[in-house]
Amino acid sequence: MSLKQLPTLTTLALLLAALGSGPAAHAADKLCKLSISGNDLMQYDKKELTAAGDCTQIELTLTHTGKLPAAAMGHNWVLVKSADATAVANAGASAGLSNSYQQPGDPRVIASTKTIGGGESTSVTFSTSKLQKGGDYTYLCTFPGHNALMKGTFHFG
Ligand SMILES: [Cu+2]
Repeated sequence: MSLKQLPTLTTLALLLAALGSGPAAHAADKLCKLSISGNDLMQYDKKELTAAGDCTQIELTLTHTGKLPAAAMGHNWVLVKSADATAVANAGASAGLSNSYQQPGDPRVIASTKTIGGGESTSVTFSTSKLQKGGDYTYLCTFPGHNALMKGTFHFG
């Protein structure tokens, strides 16, 4: 680039920096972090999770505190409307480990992590734009049979 272009580019860079980090941008975005773990006894450590209504993004981290491999005792975290929980669990169970026990592209899934084994952790970040405040949401593990125990209530707002 020539020296003559520099002032213009500098001005542009300053403008972009101001737009991206101004007070308005900070007020609008709020990333909320949640965590949950699963163990070798086919249990989550939490029966409910809550995100405040002003969260625009949620980062959910799942940790498998057990030792068993994903093929034997894999866990994931799948967020759905409560009315969809059983159907999503059934579709996921037949999808296999290669699909993380989730039907590919399942439109009922609001957010989900991959399936992990003992000692691993994974996270997913998703927008709350698909959630309604006060809505009836459930999270579950879709490894075959696990949702009987591994299920909880998700509160937003
Ligand atoms: Cu599980």
